Amino acid sequence: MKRCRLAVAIASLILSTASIAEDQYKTYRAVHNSNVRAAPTTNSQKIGYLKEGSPVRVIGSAAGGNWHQVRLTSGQMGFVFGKLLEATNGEGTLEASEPSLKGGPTEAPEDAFAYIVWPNDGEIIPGGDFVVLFGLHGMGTAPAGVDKPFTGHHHLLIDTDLPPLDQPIPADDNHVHFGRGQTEYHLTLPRGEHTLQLLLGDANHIPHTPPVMSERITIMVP
Ligand SMILES: [Cu+2]
Repeated sequence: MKRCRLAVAIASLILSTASIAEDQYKTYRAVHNSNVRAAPTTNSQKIGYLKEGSPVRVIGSAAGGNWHQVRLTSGQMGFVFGKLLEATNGEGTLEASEPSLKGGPTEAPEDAFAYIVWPNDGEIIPGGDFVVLFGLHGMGTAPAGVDKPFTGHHHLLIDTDLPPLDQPIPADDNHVHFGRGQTEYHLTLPRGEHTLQLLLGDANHIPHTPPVMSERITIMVP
């Protein structure tokens, strides 16, 4: 009985090893400019970047197949959202590089990022009346006007692209400042599709270098 179980265990080990080895030769191409992340979630740290059309070696999948596990040229493993890659038959080498966005004169740690705790990307919010929860990794929040290293205050970008990253962030209905260091915001949005993105600003409301921001998420008010 024990020997039988052992044989099954060995067989399944060989099977899983074989499928991993096969996966190592699957080449995919980035359909859009794509972030490579440390974990299979849009809230996790960015560890690299794939330009549109770049080939990438896929070594597995995660989160129910919604994310590809990839290996960077550095040997580091990361994750790319599934829809951002398409399979190719061609050969290619991996090109991954760090994001090179430049902000203002205030420095931020390389690994700092902001993230929207709630709502999730793709969330459907009946009534459009909700609280956005802000997250910040690798830095602290400070009120506007307070010039302390590695701090900043949140700005919520609503239905807009990123503003120029080396100038003060505009203040209007699409760019809301949280100058007291707030980490949540009660928002009411009309029916339709909306985008939300966090962008941290320094004491003078200018993004850091590198800029500290979240993914831009899309929500729907039915
Ligand atoms: Cu501000």
